[in-house]
Amino acid sequence: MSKQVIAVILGGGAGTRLYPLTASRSKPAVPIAGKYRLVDIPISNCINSGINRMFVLTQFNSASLNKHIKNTYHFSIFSSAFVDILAAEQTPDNPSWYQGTADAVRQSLRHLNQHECEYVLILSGDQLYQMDFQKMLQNHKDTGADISIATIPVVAREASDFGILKSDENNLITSFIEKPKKELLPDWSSDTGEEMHAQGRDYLASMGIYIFNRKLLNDLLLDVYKDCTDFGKEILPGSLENYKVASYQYDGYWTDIGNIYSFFEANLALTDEIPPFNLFDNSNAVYTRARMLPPAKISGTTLEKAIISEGCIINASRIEHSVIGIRSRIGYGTTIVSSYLMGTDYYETIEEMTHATERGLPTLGIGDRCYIKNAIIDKNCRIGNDVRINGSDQLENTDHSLYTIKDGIVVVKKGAILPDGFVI
Ligand code: ADQ
Ligand code: ADP
Repeated sequence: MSKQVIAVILGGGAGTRLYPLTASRSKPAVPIAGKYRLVDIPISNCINSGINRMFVLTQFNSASLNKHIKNTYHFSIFSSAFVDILAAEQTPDNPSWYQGTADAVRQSLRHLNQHECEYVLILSGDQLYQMDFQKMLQNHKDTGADISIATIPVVAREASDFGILKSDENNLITSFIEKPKKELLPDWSSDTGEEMHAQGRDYLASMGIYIFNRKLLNDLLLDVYKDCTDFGKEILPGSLENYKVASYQYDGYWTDIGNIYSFFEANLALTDEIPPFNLFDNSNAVYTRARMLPPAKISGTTLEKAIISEGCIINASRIEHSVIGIRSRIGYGTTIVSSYLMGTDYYETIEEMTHATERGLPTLGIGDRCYIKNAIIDKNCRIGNDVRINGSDQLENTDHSLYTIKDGIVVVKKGAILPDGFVI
């Protein structure tokens, strides 16, 4: 398996859907679930599936992404394993950023082709799921497909956000449309099985996870579709006629986390009693940087459905339905509800805290007597005492220098300083 496949992880376009979390870091480096980063999900899925050669394609190569990959994925010098970041670079024959997913993969071919492999597995960098790619590869071989697309049944409300396809009785794809308009949907429903039909999941969506035979991928990107920039819009629909394209239907948990709302929901869903995404799985670990942090220290806090990461110092009154990231410090009398705090990159010493207070600067973390609801607090924020953040649908979408409001969720920007008594 490991010699047969190379994975290419699409780390994000010029898109701003996760803004402001991506204002100062590349998308794969966005922190999730208290201690991981987005890119850890596809990388862990690959490692757990026995695929250990990966390229991560990103528009810009942030220091945090580099550091994270370098400090996390150490492979033995005796193995061929690697995780390499390929950032869009200007070259004499290509003056611009990656123009789309296919263009990004095209530009990675000269690196990829230096390695031996029969198949290329293409993955999105902004999805939360645990999948055994080995099973998908087996299906690809069994059906003799040229291309395989992982698919999942979705409801009509979601169908317009995805590539929707239809397949025949042998699971070969007969038609594909990228993000169909609502009015076209009636023509695109499929027989997805009784259980899925009962849940209204009648549309077969592409998960944006593809296996290509390596030679074909080269032919398509460098010759047949050399001017096309996108898989979903151009190459996949165009390939159906001339190639065997198989659907590999997946029935586990899978969710897109590419925008603020879905990112927020997926993080908070981890606090469910039995979360759909299982971080507590012996055989499917999610890997991340081993930071050697102390255990969390908590005093006087009522915790209800909370995830508390390592290294936290918490004196809050109540934390409910929230994910608290590494090294978070939360003051006395504070209440946190339905929020994701990303934590901090370092601790302040007592002297630094005293010095900050003397200058009227809030200390790193969350102060005393705050109320924070429906918010994402990015790393290294200084939130003063008596600050009130109350995200809700009543708030209009706005972009302020310290925070952004999107779909009722308040996102406090990385390193923002909210003075005592600040209200959002
Ligand atoms: P989208 O996710 O909307 O749909 P796209 O914007 O092409 O499609 O992004 C796919 C992945 O590639 C994302 O992880 C994105 O961040 C990344 N990406 C986009 N442009 C990139 C670039 N220029 N360089 C590097 N990475 C880039 C796709 C498919 C649909 C399918 C959904 C499933 O097109 O058919 O249903 O994924 O989520
Ligand atoms: P992000 O999490 O936003 O992507 P980085 O990964 O770039 O940010 O930053 C994390 C690293 O930065 C940590 O390992 C930490 O050592 C270091 N760091 C950042 N700011 C400071 C600071 N003010 N003092 C000490 N270390 C810092």
